[in-house]
Amino acid sequence: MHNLREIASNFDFRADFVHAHPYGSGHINDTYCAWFDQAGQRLRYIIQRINHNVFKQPVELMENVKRVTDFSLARLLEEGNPEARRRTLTVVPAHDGKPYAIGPDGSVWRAYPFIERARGYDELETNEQAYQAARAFGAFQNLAAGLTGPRLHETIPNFHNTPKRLEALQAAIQENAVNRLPEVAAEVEFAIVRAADCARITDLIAAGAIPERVTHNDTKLNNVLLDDVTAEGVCVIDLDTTMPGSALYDFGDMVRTAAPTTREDDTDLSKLDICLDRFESLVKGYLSTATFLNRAELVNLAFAGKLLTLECGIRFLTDYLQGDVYFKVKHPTHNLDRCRNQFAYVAAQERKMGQLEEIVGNF
Ligand code: ADP
Ligand code: GN1
Ligand code: MG
Repeated sequence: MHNLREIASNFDFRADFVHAHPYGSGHINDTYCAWFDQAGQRLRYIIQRINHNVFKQPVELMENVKRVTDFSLARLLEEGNPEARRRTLTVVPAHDGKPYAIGPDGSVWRAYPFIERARGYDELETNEQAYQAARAFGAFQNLAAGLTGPRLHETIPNFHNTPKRLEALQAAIQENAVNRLPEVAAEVEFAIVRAADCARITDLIAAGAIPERVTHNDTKLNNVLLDDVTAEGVCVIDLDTTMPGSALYDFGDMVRTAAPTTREDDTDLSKLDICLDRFESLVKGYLSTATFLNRAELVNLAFAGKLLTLECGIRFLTDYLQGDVYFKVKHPTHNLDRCRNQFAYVAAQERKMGQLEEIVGNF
């Protein structure tokens, strides 16, 4: 456990630290909810340690986050949005004015005001929530399209380059670092026979048919906070991978996380399916704000769900073979459970691909 009081003392909170506790279910950063006293009023903030094993250049990452959040706030204020500071993350500066602070062990930390009266979901409850989440991510892409200035830093190069993810799996198979290969023959086979699928979007990008856009790249459902009362998408969070990418990666990851009938790590695969109503709500919500898509993007929306699920399964499998060095795990087979779940969900999408494409075609 880090000394959060000490970390917090680096930031310009203008309030007294009370206590902090670990928060959320993200797989990457160390996230804390920290309570402060400001003239007798209790306020909370999110304080996060950036995972520098995953993000090798945290300072550049924070440069991206600062640019995107400043731009977003400026737009909201221009529009006269009465809740501007609840509709975007805003970075709390450190005492030296930087958007981050360095902890005693050299780690990079940051702080955001806590977005109140809203939450992220690991699992959806209603179609309306799917609609609202997708609408918010589409609006985020729309906003990001207006960003001027230099290209954002690539915080993780080739993040959604699925052929490269498959190559990384093959390297992990060769290395078999922790001798888990014998357990995963079926999963390895499942991935390898889909090599052509892995290359479909990257080939279209290389051919110029699919444009580079500024995208979020981690649009899992719990990275958008929905209003507790209205379910409206209040704030898109987890901006660590906001960088050049394809709109299809964002839509695909929404399908991966918002349309399955189980959680990402559920081991009861008998009830795993894609929920067509949820998928339809995602398409409707996303297309209500992502109004800029070209033909090649539109015709690949349904495929993108399958691709991002396959890619994520490949990543979980690779991490399992490497000994759980990337994703946070709660038990030794967690990554394997996640991989099996994702691959079963790929198979479910393959079975229903005709229906999924028909739903997209109706819009
Ligand atoms: P990770 O990269 O580990 O997923 P996130 O930035 O997504 O880290 O944060 C983890 C969780 O913390 C989120 O899923 C969300 O529940 C919560 N969270 C993050 N930022 C905020 C915020 N500003 N207000 C409220 N909750 C937040
Ligand atoms: C990670 O950080 P989090 O939990 O929102 C991962 C995503 C994966 C996801 C799988 C930077 O997302 O790419 O799709 O886990 N983020 C990073 O649940 O690798
Ligand atoms: Mg997250």
